[in-house]
Amino acid sequence: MKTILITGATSGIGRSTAELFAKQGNRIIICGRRNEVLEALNKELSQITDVFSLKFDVRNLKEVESAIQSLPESWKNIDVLINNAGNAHGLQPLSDGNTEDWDMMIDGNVKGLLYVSKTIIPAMKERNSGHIVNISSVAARQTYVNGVVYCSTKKAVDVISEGMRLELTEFGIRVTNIQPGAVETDFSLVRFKGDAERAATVYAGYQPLTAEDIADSIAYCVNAPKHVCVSDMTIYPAAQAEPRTIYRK
Ligand code: 8X3
Repeated sequence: MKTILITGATSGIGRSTAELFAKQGNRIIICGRRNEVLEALNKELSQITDVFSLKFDVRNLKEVESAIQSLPESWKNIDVLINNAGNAHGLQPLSDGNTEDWDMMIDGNVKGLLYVSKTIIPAMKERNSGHIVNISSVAARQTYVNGVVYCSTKKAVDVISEGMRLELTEFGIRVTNIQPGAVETDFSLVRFKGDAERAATVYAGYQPLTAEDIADSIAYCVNAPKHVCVSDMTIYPAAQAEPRTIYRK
C-alpha cells in the first residue's frame, strides 16, 4: 500500500488515476482547486480507501507549501507524486497569442510542477525512496503550429523529468515521464474556452484514448518492481501517428 499524491485530481487523467490507485488499495491525497469537486471525490473514494484532500492552486507557491505542510503526520510520507495538473489555453500563432493564456500554461504546467516537486522531494530524499510521475505530452516530441507555448511547456516537463532523474536516482527515487497523445477529457474544452462543438471535432472520427487508458499506463510504471524505472512512456491512440496526424473515418 502506497501513499499517492495526485495534482489535478478532480478531472480527466488525474481523476481516473486517483480512482484506479484507490481501487488498488493505496492511500490517496487528491489535490485540486475546486473545493466542492474535491469533497465529492473524497466522499466517493473514501468508500474504497483512505483519502485526504488538499485544496490549492499549483501556481501559487505559498498555497502549495502551506497545503503540503498541513498534511497530518500520518499522511506526510508520500511514496508517489503524480504531477498531473496542467492545461492548454488557446490555439493561436505566437504573433496573435493571448499572453494571459501563455502565463496560465507556463505558470501551471511548468512552475506549478516545480513548486509541488520542490515541496515534496526533500522528504523523499530523506527516506531514500519515492517515485515521481510527470505528465508531459506528445506535444513535447513534435512542436505544432498554433501550439508553440503549450508545446514548450511540455518540452520543459520532459527536461525537468530528465533533470530530476539525474538528481534523484542516487536517493532511490524513480522518475517517470508520461507523454499521452489525444485523450478525450476536458482538455480541448479548456483549450477552446468552453466551445464544446470545436472541442468535439478534436476527437471525431476515430477512437481517442480515455483517461482510464493513461491511468493504466501510470499504474504500470508505479506498480513495476522497485528495481525497475520506466523513464519515459509515450501513448498514442492507434489512429494517431504524431500530434497532428490522425486517421479519421
Ligand atoms: C495533448 C495532446 O496532441 O493535443 O497534450 O498536444 S496534443
